[in-house]
Amino acid sequence: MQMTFRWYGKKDSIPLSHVHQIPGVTGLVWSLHDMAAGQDWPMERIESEMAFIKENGFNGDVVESVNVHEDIKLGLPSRKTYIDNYKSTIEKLGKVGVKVICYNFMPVFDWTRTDLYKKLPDGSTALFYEKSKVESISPFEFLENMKNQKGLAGMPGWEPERLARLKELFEAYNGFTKEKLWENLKYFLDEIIPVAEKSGIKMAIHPDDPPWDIFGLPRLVTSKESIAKFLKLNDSPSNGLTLCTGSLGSSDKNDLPDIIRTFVDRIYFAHIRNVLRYPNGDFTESSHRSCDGSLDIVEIVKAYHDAGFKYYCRPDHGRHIWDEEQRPGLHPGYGLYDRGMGIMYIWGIWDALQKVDKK
Ligand SMILES: [Mn+2]
Repeated sequence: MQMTFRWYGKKDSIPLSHVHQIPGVTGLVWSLHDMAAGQDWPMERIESEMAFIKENGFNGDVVESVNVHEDIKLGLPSRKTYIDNYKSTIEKLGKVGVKVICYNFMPVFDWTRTDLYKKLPDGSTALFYEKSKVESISPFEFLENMKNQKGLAGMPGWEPERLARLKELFEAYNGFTKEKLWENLKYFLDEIIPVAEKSGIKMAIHPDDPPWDIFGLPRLVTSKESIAKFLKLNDSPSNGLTLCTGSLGSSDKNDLPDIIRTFVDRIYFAHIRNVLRYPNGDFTESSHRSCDGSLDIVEIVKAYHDAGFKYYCRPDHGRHIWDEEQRPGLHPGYGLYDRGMGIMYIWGIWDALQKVDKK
């Protein structure tokens, strides 16, 4: 297993010298965050970002994300241009040695929470989802509420150009079915996967977060059954998964160690984090430790270990601790300290399992 750390580019408020001091981190998970969905990434930008990552002693094998334009999800005639751009971007990323591209296929909203700084009993803050709130307000009210949250602007998934089109997008998705979205996803995969194969790249879809429909919009990658369906849409080994334990684990119906054991041959990127679910459907993100949340991270890491998992892993979101929410330019959920501790917890489990194996 290769450990990585998500990095928001040269503007990231966390110095790379600090990331180096987290044991065992060999790769930075990167993107060109200023590229709008559907844009063809310029080669010189890709090369200079990759060169910078390498000069700083990391690999840039994993890109998260190359965003999918809404017209592709909607299956509009204009999707052709955006799919061509996507293919061109895959080819260029292959040329600089990228191995895995993470992306998602969620309509309109990417990851969704109601509070980015919910206070936990230990005084730290974390991302929080209040189910009844999302169910009782309109997407427009939801967006107004989100706009006031510090640090959201510029977060992937909340790009201003996407949000400016919110009304128009909701009209376009009016009456849009889950079947239609599956169909458009298959069309997209059949177009891009052959290009990924030739470029030596594994495409790794990120599950929907949270794993259920919101604001009447269909969501696809939410469960063991839907992952099986997704992988069958295109059987190529280049059509794979980013297995995000926190996203799938927000639903108590998902047995994560079982899902990992079932699909591990097609998992190329492991997002490992814990969530604490409440009986009313709310959830908060918690420390990585098994006893702090609803997911058994020990069993999750064991499932990867027992399968001889060779691909990439990163701690996913962390809490904001040790006053880190004061860090200027902090991306909510992406502080240094709790992600660093998450990595050490994952390594602790991994190393213990390795040692037991040798006995
Ligand atoms: Mn994730």
